[in-house]
Amino acid sequence: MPLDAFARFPLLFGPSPIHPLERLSRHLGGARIWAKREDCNSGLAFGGNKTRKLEYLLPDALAQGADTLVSIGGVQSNHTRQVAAVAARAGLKAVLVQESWVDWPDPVNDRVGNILLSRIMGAEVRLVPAEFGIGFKESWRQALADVRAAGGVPYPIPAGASDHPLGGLGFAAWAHEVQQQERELGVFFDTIVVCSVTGSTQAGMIAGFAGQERPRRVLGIDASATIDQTRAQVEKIARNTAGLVDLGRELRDDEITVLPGWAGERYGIPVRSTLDAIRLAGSLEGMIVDPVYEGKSMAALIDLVRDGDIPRDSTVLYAHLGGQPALNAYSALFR
Ligand code: 5PA
Repeated sequence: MPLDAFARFPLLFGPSPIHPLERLSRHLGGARIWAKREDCNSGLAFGGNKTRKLEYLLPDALAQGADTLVSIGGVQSNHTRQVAAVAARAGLKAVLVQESWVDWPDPVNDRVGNILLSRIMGAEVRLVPAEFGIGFKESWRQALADVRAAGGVPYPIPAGASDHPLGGLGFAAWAHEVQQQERELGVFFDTIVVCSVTGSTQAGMIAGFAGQERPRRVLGIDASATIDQTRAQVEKIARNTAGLVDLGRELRDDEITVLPGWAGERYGIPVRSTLDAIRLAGSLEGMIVDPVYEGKSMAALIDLVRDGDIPRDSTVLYAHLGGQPALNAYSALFR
């Protein structure tokens, strides 16, 4: 059915802001670079891309009579923090499995930033030792079973709200929002740069843009150094979402682009280009990006523009997906 026929629980302020990054554009000597800001899309605990996805999952949870949202991520997961915020907003409980996805030595990693915010919002936070993985985990199944055993009705939300039938809808709607804002601003973004890990952000965008007349490039930037897995997940969710919103045609392979090269060796560990990108965006624009996700996609944007892979006459939209609270666990890098 068409996208606007799906139930949506409004959680955002409205369309997220779009603005030009003039000093960064000038510094790189070309391409007109703009940002669309999911980090200030709502009043819910600093927002982010998951808040937008959850607008479409929450009505399903409520329709099923759920009383507890159950989800999973790393210790500094932005996603689980947004699940906690959305649960609070909807009057539900939240159980969050926080796995040790990142072997990061910061002594307050499990106390500050995202996890601190989740605790403030009343979520039950479970610290579980386990490696990075975006699939369905045993710890998550256990949390669901525990909620049921205690007489609750859990609503399962997978990592990043991605591998869920409705996971791509939020960013399919983002694509329509962009088109609307383009009309108002009198611009056309021929290239979108977006960070990909669990995949439904980029996948939703691809499905949404595919229904528009004017083609554009959606460049996904792998941030977990698992390029084949990231690409497979983006492809699966993009095709599922395209079907769900009645795109009326199959997505072509050339509509699905995920680029390796900026993740470094591991999920959650910034590399030199990440730190340079964080400093550049901060010092030129006052725009803060994080060391796990947005710093990596910003590093990609900088290189792609500098090397001319994104041409000088291009108009680029950098999807800022949030994530700044995790910076609190990375203070040693900026002393
Ligand atoms: C995340 C994800 P997708 O997972 O939809 O591909 O989005 C990647 C992404 N930017 C990009 C930020 C700030 C993000 O938080 N975060 C996850 C989390 O647990 O926080 C799902 C991994």
